[in-house]
Amino acid sequence: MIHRIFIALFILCFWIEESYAQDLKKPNVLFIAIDDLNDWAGFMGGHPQALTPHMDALAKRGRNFLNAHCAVPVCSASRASVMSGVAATTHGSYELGPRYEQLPALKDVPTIQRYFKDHGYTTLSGGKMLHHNFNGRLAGDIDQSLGRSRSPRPKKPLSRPTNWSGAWDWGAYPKADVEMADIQLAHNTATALKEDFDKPFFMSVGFFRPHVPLFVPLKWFELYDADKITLPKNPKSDLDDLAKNFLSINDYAVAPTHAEVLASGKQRSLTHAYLASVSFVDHCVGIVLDALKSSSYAENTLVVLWSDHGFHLGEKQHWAKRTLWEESTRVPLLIAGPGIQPDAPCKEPASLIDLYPTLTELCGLPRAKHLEGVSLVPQLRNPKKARRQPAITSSYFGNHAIRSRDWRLIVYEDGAKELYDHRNDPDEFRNLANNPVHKSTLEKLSKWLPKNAAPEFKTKSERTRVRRK
Ligand SMILES: [Ca+2]
Ligand SMILES: [Ca+2]
Repeated sequence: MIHRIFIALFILCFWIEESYAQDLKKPNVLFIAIDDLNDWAGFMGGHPQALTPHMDALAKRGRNFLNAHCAVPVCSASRASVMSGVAATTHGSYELGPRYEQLPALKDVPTIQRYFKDHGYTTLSGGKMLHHNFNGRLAGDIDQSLGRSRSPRPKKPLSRPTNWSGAWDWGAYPKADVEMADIQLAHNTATALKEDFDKPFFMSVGFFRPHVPLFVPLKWFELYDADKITLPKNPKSDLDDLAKNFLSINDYAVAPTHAEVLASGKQRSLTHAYLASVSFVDHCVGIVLDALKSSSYAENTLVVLWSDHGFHLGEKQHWAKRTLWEESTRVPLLIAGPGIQPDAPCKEPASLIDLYPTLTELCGLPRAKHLEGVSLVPQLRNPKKARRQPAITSSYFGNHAIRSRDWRLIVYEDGAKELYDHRNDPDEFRNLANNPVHKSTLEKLSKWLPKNAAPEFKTKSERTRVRRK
């Protein structure tokens, strides 16, 4: 009898040691989010002068998804989709609104951080990952905080016209990088990468720039000559072939209208500040990537870099986000690390809700049942591998964009449609929705439109706010 117990114990010890060793072999994940970064980065080619050497280097050593899109083109709902792996049409948040933990549809859905934690990972998070902190029932999702501080703001407006929202200001401020929250976060992350973890880690790092206000120290402005900055192409007649719909979307937001930006005479200066902020955040990413490179985790860490949505700087005569056009929905998405061979950029569609199933697959975790995205592992193996599913983006209830490899279809709640052929119209100037030649393409894409979209969920205080409007 004692003999048998001894053998059983021996097997148990061996098994524990073996599974522990396997856990140690599991790759770590460094999950980097950037707030409001559009395609103005070298590796995306969205602006010919954007200087982003660190992100460009990451793109070269991994997979650059050039046709990746957010689920909702606004912070909180996009991030709730990334962290849950659930589409907006299921969780019901289509605008800047409820926190993750307030959405009834996500009541039993673990954040990707919680899922990794429950499967043997140590979780760390800092900066802006969810729109708010991991609050309420999410508080235990993160084992170790990397901090979430705020950058200082000047006491008086620096550049904005006085009748604009306070958030829409920009300029060279503060004096030194070290005062910036993003730099502090980058250094905290670098310090954490020197720690000796006894389990694999899932480290979430969320940078704030280039979200407005666009304040960064002077040296980042000095990278660009304001007078020589290329402004986006913007034909005056571009909107003539569109139904009204989102043309008045600024009415809902604090961003200035294109007419206001032009009237202020500050378009160039504002564009300069966005580019300066992009280069600044690239530097922050560089601090983190350099720290990873010189750490003991360099060889066994997957690096994922993404932005929560795009950003207009005048394209389609719009500023900021919330539209269903390319400039709002398209995001940088880079994945690099063990097992991912550098290769050509991937032009197949990808959605940010694909990150959850992609990372669980890459790390050998079981696929969670609630996930609605599609793993990107086939495109990590071969960037040319065709994919059936388009990327779907929703903005405000009832409006959806379907983005395939070559096309974008937008259908608004009132039935108005737009169709763009990205093979020869990357700026989406020519709406082909009413062109009979493209009827079958339009019908094919329409099959992907969400059929039973969840009604928009609003918290009690949001409902009250709407009534008072
Ligand atoms: Ca954002
Ligand atoms: Ca047009």
